[in-house]
Amino acid sequence: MTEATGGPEAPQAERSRADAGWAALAGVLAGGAGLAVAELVAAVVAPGSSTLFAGGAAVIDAVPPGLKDFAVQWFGTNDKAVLLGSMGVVLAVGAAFAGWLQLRRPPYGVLLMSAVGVVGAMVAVLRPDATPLWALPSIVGLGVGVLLLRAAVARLRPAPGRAASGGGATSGGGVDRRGFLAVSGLAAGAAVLALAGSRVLSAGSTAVSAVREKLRLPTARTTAPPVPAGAELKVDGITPYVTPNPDFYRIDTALIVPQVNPQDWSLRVEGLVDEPFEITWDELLALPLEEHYVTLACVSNTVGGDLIGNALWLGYPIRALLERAKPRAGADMVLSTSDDGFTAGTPLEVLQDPDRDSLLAIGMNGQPLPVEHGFPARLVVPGLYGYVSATKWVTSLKVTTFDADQGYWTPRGWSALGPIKVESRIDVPRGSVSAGAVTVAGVAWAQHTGIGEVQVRADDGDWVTAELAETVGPDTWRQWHTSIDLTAGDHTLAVRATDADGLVQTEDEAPPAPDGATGWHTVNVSVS
Ligand SMILES: Nc1nc2c(c(=O)[nH]1)N[C@H]1C(S)=C(S)[C@@H](COP(=O)(O)O)O[C@H]1N2
Ligand SMILES: [Mo]
Repeated sequence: MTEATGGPEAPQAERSRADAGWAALAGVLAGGAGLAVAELVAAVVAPGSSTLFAGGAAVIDAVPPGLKDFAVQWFGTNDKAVLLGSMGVVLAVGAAFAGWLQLRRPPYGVLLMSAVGVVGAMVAVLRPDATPLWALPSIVGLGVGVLLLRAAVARLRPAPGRAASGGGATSGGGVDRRGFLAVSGLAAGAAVLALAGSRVLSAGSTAVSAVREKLRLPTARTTAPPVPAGAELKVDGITPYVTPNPDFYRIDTALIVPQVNPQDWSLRVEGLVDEPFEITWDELLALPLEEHYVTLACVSNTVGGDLIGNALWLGYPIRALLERAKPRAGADMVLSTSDDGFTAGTPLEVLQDPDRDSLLAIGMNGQPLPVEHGFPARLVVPGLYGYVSATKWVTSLKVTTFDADQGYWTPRGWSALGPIKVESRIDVPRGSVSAGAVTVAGVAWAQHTGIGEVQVRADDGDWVTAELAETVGPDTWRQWHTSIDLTAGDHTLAVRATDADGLVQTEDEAPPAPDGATGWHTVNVSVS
């Protein structure tokens, strides 16, 4: 064993600087082992209960109201990897500091790491879907971290029995360097083993996907009209009319996809109702189910963006569930809550509308809902952005008022009401084309009202009315195409839609917050 730095002959100041570095490293290793052990325990308790994930979920929920840009970023891009990465950096710096502190001012380093464990446990227990057991991962994990940190750093401090033994291979002025390396190595090994163990255990807990794989959903009592052949234009590069499940956009606040077993699932309908009730999975499957094509859109979608998709949903009308519960006079909102605590506030009137096919959905394009799209049950409401209507992993519907309750995003800078705005997107051409007649095509949507017209123009030229593809109905988007003559050079194509009521898509540009982006989608093409 060679002394890397700070040997017996090294000057005191240099040695102590080197020891501070070693102590910081020990902090990182001990903290890493602690978090890894927390992951391991969480793999047994519940995936969301680990220090890292419970902490991350709390950070997401804590996005301060008014900090709109931040909220937009979260809402739109949902950049969970960035969150976990920055948390990792912050925790590593904190752990290094704890190591240094433990060397210089014991026991404050150990106290700091313990505090992180206690805060982690508290944050986990306060998660909406938590049980008291959720404290365990942070307590056990950071407990292990604290023991390792204490043991490692103690060996960097001169002990009376070892003091100044006089230049042996392991002595650095009374410091047990070999012991320190052994404890640090133990911490590193524990981190790797615990992490590997948690991977193995959570791979075994894909029980819910396995249940989903084996599930056979009942056929619909009321089937959707078939997609007309003319709904799907034969244009290369156009968005398909029905979005395949693997391509369907995903937006939610869940750092870990909630794992809800249908046999443990139920939906409560409660609040301002005369007859609250609870319905189980088997009861739901026995009801007459319906199928409807509905295009779901995210309020965070920017003009020309792709946070939108169309699917065939199988489910039971929310309207019928409300009829059974008998809402009281004065109620005007339904607050739906998911297994992981997300909520959406939907106008009661919309959900009771006999002409609107709002569903408690269990099927998506002929399959049980994919786990990340809300398995086993979610809401789908034609014409409303997802954040005010499309609660995934839904477990309760509370009839209430907009005065008394708010959905998750409302106090975070988003409008309480979220009707989808009329929009259109150019899918082709993108990039460069040859001069002459150029095919321009895309999709347009105004859910529940329907699209009446789509127009395209090049530069400041005249608007050209596009040909609309057929559609199942007003609740889905619609493909469109036309041909425009373009000369060599650079051109800008623009599209605007008009809904079936005659409302023209506005040219005024607005950002997604607070209630949906507006403006015309344009694409630049170079023609040769
Ligand atoms: N439980 C839960 N449901 C949720 C959300 C969420 O964060 N959590 N996000 C909503 C938003 S903002 C949208 S746009 C839709 C997206 O549904 P998808 O991921 O199936 O496309 O889900 C909605 N339902
Ligand atoms: Mo959304």
